[in-house]
Amino acid sequence: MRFFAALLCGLSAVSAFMPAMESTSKVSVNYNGLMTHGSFQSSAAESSAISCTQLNAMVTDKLYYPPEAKETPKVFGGIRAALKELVVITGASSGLGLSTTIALANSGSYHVIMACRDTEKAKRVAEENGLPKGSYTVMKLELASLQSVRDFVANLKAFKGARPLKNLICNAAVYLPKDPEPSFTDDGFEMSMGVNHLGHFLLVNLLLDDMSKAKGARCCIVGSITGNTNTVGGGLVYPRADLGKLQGFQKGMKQPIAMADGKPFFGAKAYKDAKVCNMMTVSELHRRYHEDTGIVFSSMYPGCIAETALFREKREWFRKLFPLFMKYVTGGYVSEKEAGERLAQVIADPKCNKSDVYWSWNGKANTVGYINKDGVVAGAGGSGGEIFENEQSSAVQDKEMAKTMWDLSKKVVGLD
Ligand code: NDP
Ligand code: PMR
Repeated sequence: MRFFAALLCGLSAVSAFMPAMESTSKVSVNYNGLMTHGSFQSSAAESSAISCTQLNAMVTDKLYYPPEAKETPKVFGGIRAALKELVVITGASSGLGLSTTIALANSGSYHVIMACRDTEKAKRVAEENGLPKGSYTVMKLELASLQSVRDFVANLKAFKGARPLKNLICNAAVYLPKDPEPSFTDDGFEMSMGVNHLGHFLLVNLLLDDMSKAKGARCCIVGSITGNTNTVGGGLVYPRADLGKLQGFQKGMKQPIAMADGKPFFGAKAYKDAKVCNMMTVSELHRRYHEDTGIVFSSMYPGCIAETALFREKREWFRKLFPLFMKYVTGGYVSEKEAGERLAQVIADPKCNKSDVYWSWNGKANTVGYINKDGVVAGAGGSGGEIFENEQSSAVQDKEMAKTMWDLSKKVVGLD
């Protein structure tokens, strides 16, 4: 294998210009795929920049084996590339992150970096769900520690070599509605804001430069209907998301400060506030970096995936009734599998190659999802339907607030 890699290294400059060739050799098929299908950027400049050592590592790494010839499930209309694109998914060990991992890994077109706090669990669920060998790698990422975020980025860079990261999905989250007192991350941030927003904020910022080297890079931060006050779920159901004047951030957002608005801890609200920050971060990323880097930044609402572990703190009766309520009353229910296919679509569908969009689905709904300035839009997120560009609440769209939130987030995670 290493011999082939060395041989191929010598031929790299030539073959970068050649069309893909059929070959009986697994390695040369890999290599042709590698250089001609563009996942490892196929420009002459980039290909000649690959060192023999890197190529060796790439070819010997199962990651770069071409997908087996078998027909793989079509995730969203059958997009299938000859070479796997790298995608990092945070919180890939459960719920939406896991189902998105399954959708992308089984498509045959992606190699998923499962960025998880519990690596043993991630390995176990990957095996339990029969993820194809070579379609994923588990890596440690504890979002409640800024050092762990930095370590993850260093490990990722070492793992992937010169090949830029093409896709990043910030999905992990905690919801702590039952905690009477706040808990804090290693760096002293309230847990929901620290994990859901600040950890991801640092992660994206540390990966921007690398992603800007990939053609057609995409970064999606998962948002939610409940962070948008122009909705039934987020506007009528108490508590409402509200960052106030960011008094908590202004004061450093560290223990004992627990809330963005500087008020006393309120777990259910902290989650929604963090979702607002997630969605605002996407718009700020777009405004600051889209034009220069070409990276497509988006957010999305996957529908109400009422059976995930997100609701682990809720009482038994709630966890039993909530899916039924969402299915039969609001109509906002979506299965983990379908939600995963939706998030996979945002990364892979050519239709989603537009930046600064908050994607939602117009599926089955018994009640109204969103209320926009033109009246009512049914986007409760229930099963089925079409993807559409949704409208966020005016609070989420507040540019001045988003800029302040961005500047203060930078400061508190030590990027200033
Ligand atoms: P889950 O609890 O099933 O998944 C959350 C994931 O985040 C898990 O893999 C969890 O790891 C991981 N995670 C939690 N804390 C950390 C941490 N400190 N460091 C690293 N990873 C961590 O929830 P969902 O799948 O429901 O949620 C996924 C996303 O979808 C979230 O962003 C949520 O806000 C969003 N969402 C969910 C909706 C729903 O109805 N469920 C609706 C709208 C949006 P572990 O496996 O170890 O617990
Ligand atoms: Mg909510 C169309 C109406 C709708 C939708 C789409 C959701 C989504 N919810 C709706 C309505 C209602 N919910 C109504 C009328 C009620 C009062 C009975 C209600 C209650 C409720 C609770 C107690 N809903 C909840 C909770 C939670 O604990 C969940 C939450 O807020 O977690 C942060 C939740 C949710 N409702 C949703 C969605 C998607 C959630 C899940 C969480 C999320 O945003 O990630």
